[in-house]
Amino acid sequence: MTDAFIGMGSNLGDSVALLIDARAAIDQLAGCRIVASSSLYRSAPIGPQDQPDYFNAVLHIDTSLSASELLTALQYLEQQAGRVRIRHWGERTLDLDILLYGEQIISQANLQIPHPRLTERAFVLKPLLEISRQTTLPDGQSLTTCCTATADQPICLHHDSRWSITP
Ligand code: ROI
Repeated sequence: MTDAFIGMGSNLGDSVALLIDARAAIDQLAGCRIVASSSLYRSAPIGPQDQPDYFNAVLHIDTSLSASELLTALQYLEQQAGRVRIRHWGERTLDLDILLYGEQIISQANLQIPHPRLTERAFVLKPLLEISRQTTLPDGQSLTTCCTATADQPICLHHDSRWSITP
């Protein structure tokens, strides 16, 4: 079994409901079990500003799937949620990214782990630091230092009773 972290994001439709459904579906994947779920966060878009705010969260899972099997499963769930991607760095229904997969560094055309932009984005680092005991990335970078460097990206906790239910 491998510890992995999944970043979730949405800014189209009922984003909170989409994230809740995705979280439940991930927990029900064969070979996947949610260990911890971060709080829900709301932030202004990184990228074009003429799109709605995003809702984000991070999940810690324990999985027997390989990284590429996990990627395939997450892409399937994105499709099931009717994923719409209108433009580059634009609004999206559901985004599920593998952030970390154990201590592995993977560099393939369709899969890069750690996620290549993990260290630059508060909407990933804040929820990740909330639930991760891991303080360094496989290359030794400190997650806390990275998070401090993103202090100019406003992000806030978003309270929604639907999210608080234990996964
Ligand atoms: N911006 C925020 N705040 N949250 C996201 O999940 C997000 N996802 C993206 C881009 C378009 C880069 N911007 C985002 O893919």
